[in-house]
Amino acid sequence: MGRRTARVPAVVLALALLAATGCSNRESAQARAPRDTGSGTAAAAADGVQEIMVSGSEQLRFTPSTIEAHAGVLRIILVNTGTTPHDLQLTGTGQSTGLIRGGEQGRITVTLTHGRYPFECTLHTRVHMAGTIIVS
Ligand SMILES: [Cu+2]
Repeated sequence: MGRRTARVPAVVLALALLAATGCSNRESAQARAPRDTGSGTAAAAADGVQEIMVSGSEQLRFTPSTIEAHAGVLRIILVNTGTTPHDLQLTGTGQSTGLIRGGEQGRITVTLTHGRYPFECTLHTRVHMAGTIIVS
C-alpha cells in the first residue's frame, strides 16, 4: 500500500512532462511529411552571383531541400510562402537570413568551397525543417 501510493506522484509527473514537451498535433503531422522536397541548382543572377530561391512553407519544409552550387559566392533567397516565420541558417555557422515573416523574403550570401553544408530553420529543427547545400 505504502509503495503504491508513493508511485502515483511519479506517474503524474511523467505524464505532466510528456504533456509539456510533446509535439502539437500539427507539428507531429509535419514530422511525418517528406523531408526531401527535391533539388535545385543555383544559377548566375544579373550581377553574376549564383543565386537560388528557396521557399519556406506552412508544411515546415524548404523547397528545394537540396541546393546544388559551384564553389564561390552563393546567394540564397528565402521566400516564406506561409504565415509561420522561418529562417535559414547554415547549421553551426550563425550565418542566417534572420527571421522571415509570412509573405516576406530575405537573403543570405555565403562563400563556400567544395563540400556539403547542412542548413536549417532554427525555429523548426524539431520537425527537421532542413536541407543540404552540395558544392561541387
Ligand atoms: Cu521554419
